[in-house]
Amino acid sequence: MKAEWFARLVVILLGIGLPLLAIFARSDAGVIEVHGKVAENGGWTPESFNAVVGQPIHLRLTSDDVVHSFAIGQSDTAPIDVMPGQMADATLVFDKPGKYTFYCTRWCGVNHWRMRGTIEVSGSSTEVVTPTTPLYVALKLSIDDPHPAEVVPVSRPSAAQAGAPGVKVDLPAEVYRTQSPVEVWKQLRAASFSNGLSDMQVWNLVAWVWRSNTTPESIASGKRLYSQNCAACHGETGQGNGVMAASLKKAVPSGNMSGMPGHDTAAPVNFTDARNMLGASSAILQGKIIRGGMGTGMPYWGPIFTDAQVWSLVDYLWTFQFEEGDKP
Ligand code: HEC
Ligand SMILES: [Cu+2]
Repeated sequence: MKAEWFARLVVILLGIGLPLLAIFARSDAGVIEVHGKVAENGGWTPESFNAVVGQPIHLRLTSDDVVHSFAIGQSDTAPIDVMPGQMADATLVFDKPGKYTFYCTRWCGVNHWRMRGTIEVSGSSTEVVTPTTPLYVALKLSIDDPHPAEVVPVSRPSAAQAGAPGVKVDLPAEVYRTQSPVEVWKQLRAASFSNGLSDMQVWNLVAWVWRSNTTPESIASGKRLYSQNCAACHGETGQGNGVMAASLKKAVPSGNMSGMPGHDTAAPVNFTDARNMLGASSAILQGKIIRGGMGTGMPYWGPIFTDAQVWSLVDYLWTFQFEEGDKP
């Protein structure tokens, strides 16, 4: 009698196994079921949830439309594929309190980057978290102003071709970070040591200053991040012609951002255009990456990338202007 009852239960379980599991999952207080949808249809649900330092939270991730991927900003955790009709389990433990951003890493549509949500982590940690002030804030730069280059080189400057034999300039990272290539070019041009050099040779010195303040590792890291996060708009070759560039204009939703002066969507910047780029300091580019365009179509990446990752992107952007070459 008992055995038969048990057998029948197993059959029922087998028959309705899947929905039953889903119900169990939802009723389990420790599990959060997260659904992904393209941004136009609502993005992540729930869009935000809470956690406590040191206490694991369990997520069951699934997609209600196309393939997405789940990742946590400013962390090393590998992205998790989020597939329609499948559940992916993940356990997260946070060791520091704060507000974390989770986001989609798959180009699921033109508004892909808007697929973001937040995790509020409370609790205490022995480690003191001091947020770094972005350079553009510390320097009070207006990163939305145009920064045209007053002078441009006749061809692409090359670090490997820098200067004439015997001429060597070493300028510190602070110059690389806070001054534009044009500003540095003008200073080097005015210096007496460069009297015998052509304008192009001085530009090569500028390329060398830029090159000598980056590392091959940082440029390689920037290149990887660029391909995954930026190329769809700015183009693999940096020319502002990525696959999403054309649909960008109509992609920005109407609502609180539309109709505001100066907040129209723009074309993705062409990083190979010397007339624009050589007038910008690294601090301006870094600021734009962190804060975004606030309605121009340029996403904000501050909560997504670490400080080192943002700088590696800046380092990489300069390779669209300067021939890298080996350090001379
Ligand atoms: C969805 C499209 C899109 C993506 C993705 C995107 N950008 Fe942009 N970006 C733009 C647009 C549009 C502009 C021009 C408007 C502006 O400057 O706000 C821009 C401008 C910029 C600027 C300002 C350049 C200047 O001359 O001042 C920088 C720097 C930049 N992007 C870097 C990046 C980096 C790095 C990434 C990837 C991490 C990225 N962008 C991803 C659309 C995009
Ligand atoms: Cu997505």
